Amino acid sequence: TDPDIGHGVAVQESEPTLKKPPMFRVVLLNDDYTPMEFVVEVLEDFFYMDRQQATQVMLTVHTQGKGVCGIFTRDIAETKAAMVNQYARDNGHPLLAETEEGG
Ligand code: TYC
Repeated sequence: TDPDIGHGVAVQESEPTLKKPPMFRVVLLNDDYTPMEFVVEVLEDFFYMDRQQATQVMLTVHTQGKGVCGIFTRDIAETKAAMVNQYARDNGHPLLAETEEGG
């Protein structure tokens, strides 16, 4: 029998609130060629960091191999990564941004 009907009672079957969307990290990968100053400017311009934050994240990427630039919904994360990669390519640098699920 269907438990939702026939008893004169409407059962609330789904969550009453909207679920939080899955979040995606934009990560920057280290390479041997992109100038540190260019990376800092990318972090300032695309992720609204101040110079101190941007320098810290750049140095984390430089020493650890990768670092998180920001956490966004999927569309925003993928758009930002694509914009960084296009901008780096336009300026002749191999800098690479990727997205990974998880917040
Ligand atoms: N490793 C680069 C250098 O020594 C600097 C760098 C930092 C490059 C962060 C990429 O995502 C990066 N010039």
